[in-house]
Amino acid sequence: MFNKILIANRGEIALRIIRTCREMGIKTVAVYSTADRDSLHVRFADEAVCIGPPASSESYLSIQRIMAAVEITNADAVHPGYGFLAENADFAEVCAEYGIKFIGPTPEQIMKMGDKITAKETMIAAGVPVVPGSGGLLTDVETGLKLAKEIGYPVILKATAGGGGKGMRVVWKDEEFEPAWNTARMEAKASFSNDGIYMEKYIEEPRHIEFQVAGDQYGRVVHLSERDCSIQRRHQKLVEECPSPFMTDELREAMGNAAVKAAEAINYEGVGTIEFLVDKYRNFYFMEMNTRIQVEHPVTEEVIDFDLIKEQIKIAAGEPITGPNRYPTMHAMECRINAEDPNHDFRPSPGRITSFHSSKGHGVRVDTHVYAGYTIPPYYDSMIAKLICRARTREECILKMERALDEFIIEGIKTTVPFHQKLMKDENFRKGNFHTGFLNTFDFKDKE
Ligand code: MV4
Repeated sequence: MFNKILIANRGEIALRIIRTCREMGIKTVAVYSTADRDSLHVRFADEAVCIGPPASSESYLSIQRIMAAVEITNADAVHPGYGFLAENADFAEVCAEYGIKFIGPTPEQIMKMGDKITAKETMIAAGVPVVPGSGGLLTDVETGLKLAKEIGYPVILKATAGGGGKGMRVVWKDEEFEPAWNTARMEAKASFSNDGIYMEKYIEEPRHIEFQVAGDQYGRVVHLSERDCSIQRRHQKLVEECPSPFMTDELREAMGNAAVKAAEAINYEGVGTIEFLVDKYRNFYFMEMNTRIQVEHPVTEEVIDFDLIKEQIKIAAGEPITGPNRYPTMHAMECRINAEDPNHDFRPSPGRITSFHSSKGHGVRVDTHVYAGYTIPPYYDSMIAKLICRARTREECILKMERALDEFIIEGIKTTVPFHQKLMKDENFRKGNFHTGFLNTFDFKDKE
């Protein structure tokens, strides 16, 4: 087992990783930018190293500065958390060169899933269902137009280097094709320095249902059931839950098997997520694989009573996976509390938290790095807490969530708490009657 883990991240996930390390008797090193001097991850780690100014490019995204912190603290492993360098194959490679264990998949596995066309080809070869489409890269407008007619409108153009919605364009008819093609290419070039574009049939009003998987260094893969992440706005998830209200025992079996096949296809080492689109007929299609721990991992931890960070560390240390696929026996839901103003287009609301009281009580978990008096810096993402509730049924879980949202006090900044309070009361949400376009028509603003 590792002696000392350096956590190449900040905020709640850095704290989350430190907690498990302490329980496992592993020493921890925090790294921080000058904007994060007063962060709890700095306080709770055994050691902390300042790695640079506020800009991520000169701190949390600097491979050089992080490796310097690894060297001076003599850490033997690095946990990347999510975001920043978590899916950066170069970073995983540099760690390997230094003889430091990167807690996650191999550089090859990260690269294979990072290129969406390669990922799709891998899935087709493994027998995992994918959305019908161009197969490879589109070379020019003419072939694109011809293919769109064959596939049938609507179609969607996606960047092969993309993911998470950037560089995507939906096309409904011939006339829209060329402008969509041009903007998709430009966006892809600007965001990823790679203007490779592919095409798929556009699935209307899909649900986003993802499966948690774990694979060890000996080729064994299990799934840990699903999370429904359909409640999103502009590709930012706001609520996740398990079980999915759309799930049946049959569908879980079929999707779970596909998720295991997907991870087995690349001999996946670590915990990861297979994202699927699910249409109204319960057809499901592989969308992407995330080769990291995700923000919403506590939903799974709560329904199967399992520490996913501990599993990551054990897998990285070469321990075999124990136990079978795991199924939910409870219901869990996570609301992301962001420092944003839901009345003004969710614009960021950084600043000093003057008063803070976390929800508590049976079945309530809050993962956060903030406290009364803490100042949220403007440089990083706006998530300040995750409120996770667990109960026997979805109905009880929503009632508990409403209670927990009501007692959450955060003053000094705007937060998404009022948005969640309205969502929990929505009739369609309560019925589980929603898809990824739900928030486009949901009225969550306060009356003037
Ligand atoms: C799609 C789709 C419909 N049809 N692909 C959005 C992010 C990226 N991971 C892929 N995305 C989508 N791909 C086909 N063929 C609809 C979306 C999509 C979406 C997916 C999941 C969650 C929210 C979404 C919001 C808009 C579009």
